[in-house]
Amino acid sequence: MSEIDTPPVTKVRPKTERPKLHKVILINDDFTPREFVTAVLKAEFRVNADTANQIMMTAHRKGVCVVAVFTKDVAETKATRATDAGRNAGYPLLFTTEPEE
Ligand code: TYC
Repeated sequence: MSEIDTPPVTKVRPKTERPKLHKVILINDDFTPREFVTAVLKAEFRVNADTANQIMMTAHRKGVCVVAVFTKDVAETKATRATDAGRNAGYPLLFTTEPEE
């Protein structure tokens, strides 16, 4: 009996570009009260009290802490809003963003 060779099956995998995520980074300073930092983290980044405290203390001890990652637009909007909340209260609180590798 003759066997019929079938060609190798090649799967087409369309390349879809995933948007690069951007980190929101909290920067330590000597003036903003700890409770104010945690309040901003809870309000703007929707984290609970425990997580807010951990993020704040990491920035306090190490100088910086990654808060979360978002698409570029969302990261920049949240960083600006959180920084403005500090400025409006007279504090030098600073959130920055940078693209993930
Ligand atoms: N270092 C501040 C203090 O001792 C608290 C603080 C923590 C400020 C983290 C900013 O990103 C920050 N009052």
